[in-house]
Amino acid sequence: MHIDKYERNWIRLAGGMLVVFLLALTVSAFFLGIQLPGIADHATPVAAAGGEFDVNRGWVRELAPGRYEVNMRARVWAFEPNEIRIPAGSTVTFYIHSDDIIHGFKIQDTTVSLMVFPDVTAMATYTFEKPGEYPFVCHEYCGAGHHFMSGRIIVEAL
Ligand SMILES: [Cu+2]
Repeated sequence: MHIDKYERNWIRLAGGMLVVFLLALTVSAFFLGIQLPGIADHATPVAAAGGEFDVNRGWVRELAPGRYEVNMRARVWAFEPNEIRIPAGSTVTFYIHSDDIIHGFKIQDTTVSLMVFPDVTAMATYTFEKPGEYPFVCHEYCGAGHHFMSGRIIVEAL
């Protein structure tokens, strides 16, 4: 069977790239220890707040001026709390867990985007410099009421 010279070169190039990618994957997984984030990378509820963490309650707590901690629950189909008010310039650490199935937590216009698993607490910290409203949503399809899972963070001007 005749294969054109250019076609043969492209097949070799594509095959070579597959070999390179497979080698990179093998080396990173087995020799460099690079793996997908697992449960071990998340804070546990107890470790998250020195044992005071109450997984059955959603709250916002001021730790110091400009430092806040949010204990958030996700469940079908709501976040608790779903409205948070903080002054501009505040640094907020979110601890979020799910009561039932896998959800997501994404705050618009920020770098906060978490997967929320049952019985595991995910954590993210963000400083809200600009006043305004920051909506957050569940970004993991979780059933018929998924589109109701939202809330907002209101950053008030000082
Ligand atoms: Cu959802």
